[in-house]
Amino acid sequence: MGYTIAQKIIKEHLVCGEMVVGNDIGLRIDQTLTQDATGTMAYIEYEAMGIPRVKTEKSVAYIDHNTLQTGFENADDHRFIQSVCKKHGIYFSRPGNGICHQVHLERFGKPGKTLIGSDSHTPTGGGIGMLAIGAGGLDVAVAMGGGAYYITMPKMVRVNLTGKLSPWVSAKDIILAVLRVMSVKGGVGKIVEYGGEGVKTLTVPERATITNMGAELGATTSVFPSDEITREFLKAQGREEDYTELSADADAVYDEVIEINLSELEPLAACPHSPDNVKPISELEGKKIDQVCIGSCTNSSYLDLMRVAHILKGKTVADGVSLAIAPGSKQVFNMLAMNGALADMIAAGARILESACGPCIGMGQSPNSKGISLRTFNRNFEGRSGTADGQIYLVSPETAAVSALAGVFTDPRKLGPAAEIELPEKFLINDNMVIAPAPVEEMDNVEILRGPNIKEYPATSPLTESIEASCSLKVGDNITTDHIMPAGAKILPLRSNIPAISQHCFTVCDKEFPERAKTLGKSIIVGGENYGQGSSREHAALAPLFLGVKAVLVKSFARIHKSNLINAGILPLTFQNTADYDKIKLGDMLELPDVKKEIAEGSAVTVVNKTTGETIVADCELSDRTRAIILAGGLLDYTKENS
Ligand code: MIC
Ligand code: SF4
Repeated sequence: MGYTIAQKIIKEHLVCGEMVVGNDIGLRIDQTLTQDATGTMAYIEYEAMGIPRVKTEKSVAYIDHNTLQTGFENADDHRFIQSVCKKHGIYFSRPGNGICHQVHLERFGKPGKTLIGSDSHTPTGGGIGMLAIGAGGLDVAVAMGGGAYYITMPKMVRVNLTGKLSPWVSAKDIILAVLRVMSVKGGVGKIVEYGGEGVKTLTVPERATITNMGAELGATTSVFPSDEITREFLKAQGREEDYTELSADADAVYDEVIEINLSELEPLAACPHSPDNVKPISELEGKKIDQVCIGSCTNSSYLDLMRVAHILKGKTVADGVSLAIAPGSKQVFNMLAMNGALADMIAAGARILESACGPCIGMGQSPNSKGISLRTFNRNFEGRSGTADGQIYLVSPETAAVSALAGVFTDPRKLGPAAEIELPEKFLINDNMVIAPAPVEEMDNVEILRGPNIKEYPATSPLTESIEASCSLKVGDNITTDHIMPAGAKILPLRSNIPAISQHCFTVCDKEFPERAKTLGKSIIVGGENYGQGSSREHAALAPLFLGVKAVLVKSFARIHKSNLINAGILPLTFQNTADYDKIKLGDMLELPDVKKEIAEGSAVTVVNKTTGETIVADCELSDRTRAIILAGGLLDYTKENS
């Protein structure tokens, strides 16, 4: 039996476990990336492990999220990360150099390699044939120290692309079409692989748009083959030597196959407030809009922005519409500046932002009250834009640009024949904003620069024999990490200060939660399906840990958040019978009388609702390794015990 692309890479990197779906497997990690909003914590954790030099082939730290710098906090974090990088052997991408995923694809990604990143959109690297996976900061810290990265061996899904996109229909419309079929939880426990004749019609940046937004499917990752198009891209980036061919065997077996005929696709939009709430633009046409934002790690490549500039050239943004554009990297920005495309954008009235995440994470450019905002981003969760009642639609750069001019939702196919825009034969290569680490012999002289906002990792403790705690919060299905630990300009500066950031935990759902949880001392959260979807931020586990949350009992979990809970030593429990969800109310006193023994034995966990007298059975799906982590009180304690 042949192998899929992902199975080939996994096989090459397997350090333990068997490649059987559902088994825990450990992977050797070649490359890591961090960004600044998760990076400070990841490097605090790395320091706690006491390993002098990273053991990966390449580790890169990017500064791209917290670039608003409304106080000293972010700048202090940047300085801290830069000093850690210099000392411990990590490359440092300075603020201004661009969004981690875009820059990593351009300058560092290599087909056939493994990459983990403390950001859920790390699968962008799948566009170049990497096995690139989003993880919690602590998992990335462990991988930098040479430890394996553990995942559950996923199922394989093949998305078979046939045909060719029509003019003005683009890669964003492909991934929105996949989301329409699979939904935001359809990818959990799966790797999505693209194949078929249609693959050959897509450039690397277009493939990367698709693998990037595969995160919204809940998938472990997504991957494209590495072929002649990949070689051309790497060659244009001056690194043809990084190319290797990679494709699925003809007799590879997939658990699921999805057919997408590119010729039949039309421009699409993900409507508020979920990336899988997909409708054709033709159904929305004529609806008035207030704002357009173009950029983010999904759609800010040279190709994307050249198409946007072409549409805007010689026109003016409609009155009543604010258009913001953030190029994805310094490379893209510089090339647009040199070839005049930037001038076309400025002349049309676009508000040009620095190369960073910016509005995607609520760092500025929040829309007006109830404002309708078209964004080329990947997430439109409620409140994420910074405006609680903002109405965010996710669209392609082409739809965004043409709608910005018209002031209403507009189908870009109205533009007529396609624009002749191709990838350059040579990108502008200038890595002057990437700082190499100090040589080993000088590392002892490097001082770590710590600001006053940088606080320690919260206290943890081993699992106790029993737990008695009240339900401090009850939430519904599809709770995102933006609900659990909101981001945005006011809260992001607190990412390295868990006591302070925990005051904002779950406030989107319930303003009283942090105070209530603190007063209770110990508590349990109850939730529905796909709990913790979205980002990789481990703060969504560390803030509850700080507030005394001992267990989270839900119908099902999203992958990265579940492993962040385990890493923090919080019990991830699922209802054996999902109807039992109705048997717990906010404030009920719950008892897990025999929890330590049950976890150690791998049996079901008994939950007694002492308020109603009812008994509920919960599962705690753990591997031998994650069981040991939970018993130890989290991954840091486990790593210390086992090193
Ligand atoms: C996001 O898009 O939600 C983020 C901000 O990039 C997060 C990481 C974070 O919260 O710092 C992610 O996707 O993992
Ligand atoms: Fe940054 Fe947005 Fe991409 Fe997250 S999704 S890495 S915030 S651009």
